[in-house]
Amino acid sequence: MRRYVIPLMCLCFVTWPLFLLLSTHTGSNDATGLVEELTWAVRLDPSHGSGRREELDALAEVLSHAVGLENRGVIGELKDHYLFAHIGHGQSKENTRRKVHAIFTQHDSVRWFSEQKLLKRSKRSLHFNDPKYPQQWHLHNSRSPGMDINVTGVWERNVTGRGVTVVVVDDGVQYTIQDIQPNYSPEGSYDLNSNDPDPMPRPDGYSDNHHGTRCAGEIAAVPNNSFCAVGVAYGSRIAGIRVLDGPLTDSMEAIAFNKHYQINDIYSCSWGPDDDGKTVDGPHQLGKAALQHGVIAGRKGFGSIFVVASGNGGQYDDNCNYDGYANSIYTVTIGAVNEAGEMPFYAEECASMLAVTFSSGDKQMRSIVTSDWDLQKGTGCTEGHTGTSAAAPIAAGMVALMLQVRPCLTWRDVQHIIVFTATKYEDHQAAWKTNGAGFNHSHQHGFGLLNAWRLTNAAKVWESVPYLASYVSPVLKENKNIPLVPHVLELSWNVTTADLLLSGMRTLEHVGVTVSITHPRRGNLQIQLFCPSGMSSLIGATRKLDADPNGFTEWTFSTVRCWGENAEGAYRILVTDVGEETLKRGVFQTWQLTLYGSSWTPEDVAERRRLVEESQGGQFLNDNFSLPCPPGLEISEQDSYTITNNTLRTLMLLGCFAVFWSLYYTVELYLSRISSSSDLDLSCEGSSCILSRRQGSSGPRQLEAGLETESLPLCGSNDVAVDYEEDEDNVGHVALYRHQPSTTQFRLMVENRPKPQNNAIFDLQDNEDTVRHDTRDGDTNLNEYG
Ligand SMILES: *[C@@H]1O[C@H](CO)[C@@H](O)[C@H](O)[C@H]1NC(C)=O
Ligand SMILES: *[C@@H]1O[C@H](CO)[C@@H](O)[C@H](O)[C@H]1NC(C)=O
Ligand SMILES: *[C@@H]1O[C@H](CO)[C@@H](O)[C@H](O)[C@H]1NC(C)=O
Ligand SMILES: *[C@@H]1O[C@H](CO)[C@@H](O)[C@H](O)[C@H]1NC(C)=O
Ligand SMILES: *[C@@H]1O[C@H](CO)[C@@H](O)[C@H](O)[C@H]1NC(C)=O
Ligand SMILES: *[C@@H]1O[C@H](CO)[C@@H](O)[C@H](O)[C@H]1NC(C)=O
Ligand SMILES: *[C@@H]1O[C@H](CO)[C@@H](O)[C@H](O)[C@H]1NC(C)=O
Ligand SMILES: [Ca+2]
Ligand SMILES: [Ca+2]
Ligand SMILES: [Ca+2]
Ligand SMILES: [Ca+2]
Repeated sequence: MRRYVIPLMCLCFVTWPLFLLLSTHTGSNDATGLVEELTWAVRLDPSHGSGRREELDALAEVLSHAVGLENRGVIGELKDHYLFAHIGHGQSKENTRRKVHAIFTQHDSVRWFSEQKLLKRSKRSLHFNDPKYPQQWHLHNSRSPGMDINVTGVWERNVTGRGVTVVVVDDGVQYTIQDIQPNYSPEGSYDLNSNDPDPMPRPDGYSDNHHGTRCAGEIAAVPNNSFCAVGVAYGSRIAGIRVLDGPLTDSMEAIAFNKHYQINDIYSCSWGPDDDGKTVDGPHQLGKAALQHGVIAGRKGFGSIFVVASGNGGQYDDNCNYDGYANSIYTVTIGAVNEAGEMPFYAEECASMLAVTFSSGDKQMRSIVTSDWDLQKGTGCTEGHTGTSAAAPIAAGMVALMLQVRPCLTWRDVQHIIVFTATKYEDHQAAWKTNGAGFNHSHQHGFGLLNAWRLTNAAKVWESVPYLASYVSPVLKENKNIPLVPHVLELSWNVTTADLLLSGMRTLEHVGVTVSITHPRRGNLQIQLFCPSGMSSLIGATRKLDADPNGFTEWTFSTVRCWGENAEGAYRILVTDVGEETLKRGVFQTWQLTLYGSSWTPEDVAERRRLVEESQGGQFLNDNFSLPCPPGLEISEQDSYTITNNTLRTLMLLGCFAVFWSLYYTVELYLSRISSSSDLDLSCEGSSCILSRRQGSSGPRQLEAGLETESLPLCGSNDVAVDYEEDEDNVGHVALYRHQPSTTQFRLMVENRPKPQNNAIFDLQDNEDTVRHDTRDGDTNLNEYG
């Protein structure tokens, strides 16, 4: 019964005009003349007393009486959350507000409270006059019911991505076409190919630079303008970064990933390394640093959301675990399914796939209807957008809807919500496996289909996950031969309670495995990872076309399949060789395990799953119910490229800190030993801090010296030179991790540089792969670091 308190209340206010007629004489100072009931949502400390429900109920009762409010009980299924209503007639609203504020602010057991604003709602059904809207089956599918993103109900609740900016990192965006222009954000846009702020695509020989415009239309095409189509998040702003129309370098990619990152919330990237079934490549060191920097500092510190397509190499047996963008923990990796929910011929599988959404299939299947450029052969509208290129922007649009209802979701919250809400469905190609936390995953479909309704409802009640905890094993040197199938090389590493104590990690998010292997034919290798629960991930799939003789050099595979599971226990990898006996045996040299997760216990995960399911009725989306959101940080937007400088600055700070620390200890040690006749002077001069001893004073000065060391000024970053080693294959950088605006965590991360390769855009036209290559210079200038 209690569960419907809010929806019922809302019903009352839907009928408020009637109410108005009847109550014009109430004499309220309310401008509308309507007597509004004051209500507060109050969250009590769940650890109060023994934490039992009855005790919290009793506490709620006592608290409500103390401030003269009526306790209306638990809000829906949000345990610890109570609704208090003002019933007294004596006190004025302002007095009540003041009193409530004074008492709740001071009370230890009140986690937070907020006065509930009343939402005026009028239900409207959507009749768009856009001529192609009826053909946009991915938005509303009448031919195959259920095979759409279930977004119309979200729009009806006035959730359209308002206040959110999505940027399409691609070959430009023609922002002048009718369906883009009103939503275009010039502030978020840039052209890295020509180095100007205008991302207008260039008409090319093949009428091919329409790709970015098509992706932009899927996200934010303007509705009800009698033109073409409607975007998933048509209330959002859409920007373009033109970067794929010409040679692409690591530094350009890095700039793109952080461009205007306080304006752009979501980066939609429908491109990646070559999908030829023999490439192993990903972002190089600057691109990696930029992704990392983006999740730390982007979007006021909540983290930029990077949505990447899983790739179109299906027909070449390609696998997205060999794609560093898909593997990255910072990206939301999205695959495609056709209108029937099946895996299309071009789709790739991998253990790091988070979820899938719709795109084209083979000839009988409909493609994605979206905007197009109107240059050259374009008409401003197309029915033929295809490939995983078309899937990623749909996902980016759905994330925009989530960020509207809860702007302070962190980059990890977004991934969590996808894991918690994606839906499993039967498909003959997908091999689903239930993991230790109860989540279903398949290498083909990730955690399942994205569903805009489920995503936004969950986002609305989602409180941030605890800060990111990580564990890195030592580099495990094996140097063992890899046997031919059916024999396997089995390796294992135990992660103990003590190992996890430092970070506080209890449950997993991503699991990464970095391997170095020599092998005469890389595509013959198969690598499986088993988490402690027994959940398996095929991280290294065999690839027929991959004849590369160099094996893997510190390649990091990742899996999301152990999401939510207990982190502690034995991790095993099984390696085998499916090739012929005539080839030389490969050697498994080293590996290293990296776990990412949080302090959530398995019970916390289960509890959150329950909450997410309970929120699916729409009662919170409907209401003006809102959880408090921290404001985020003011992070200035710098025009110039700052990754290298930031990195350097952090390095210097850390270096300075280390110098300071060791000095402090030296001094402490020294002070505890020296005779009373000495004195200390610490000064920073030039590039080094000098510790000198002054002779001659005695007695009281000793104390002074001790004080001096404590108030030692931190060396200015310009005053300390930090020696940092860089070698050919291994470029280290230090990053300041900040995953929630309130939490700061330092971590040293050494990333390796993969071999230079080519880049391709995922674009399938008429179901043929017309993959276009963009050469990028692999020879990155390491000097940019220094
Ligand atoms: C609902 O909340 C939004 C923002 O949280 C606010 O702008 C709006 O005025 C509220 N609506 C009503 C009817 O109070
Ligand atoms: C679209 O525009 C028509 C008038 O052209 C209007 O009747 C209709 O309500 C509009 N639909 C929406 C969803 O705004
Ligand atoms: C789709 O959205 C509607 C609300 O518009 C909701 O009632 C329904 O349960 C959703 N379906 C799924 C499968 O999530
Ligand atoms: C939707 O939100 C916009 C912006 O806040 C507001 O102007 C409009 O009235 C809302 N529409 C409904 C039906 O609530
Ligand atoms: C996972 O699949 C199992 C078996 O089909 C099903 O019982 C369970 O509800 C699924 N879990 C989720 C979270 O969908
Ligand atoms: C891990 O622990 C198991 C028993 O708990 C033990 O048999 C095994 O040798 C350990 N493995 C390693 C690599 O330490
Ligand atoms: C780093 O900062 C300096 C000034 O502090 C500036 O001159 C230089 O251009 C910056 N380098 C980069 C790559 O932005
Ligand atoms: Ca330009
Ligand atoms: Ca339109
Ligand atoms: Ca690929
Ligand atoms: Ca990823």
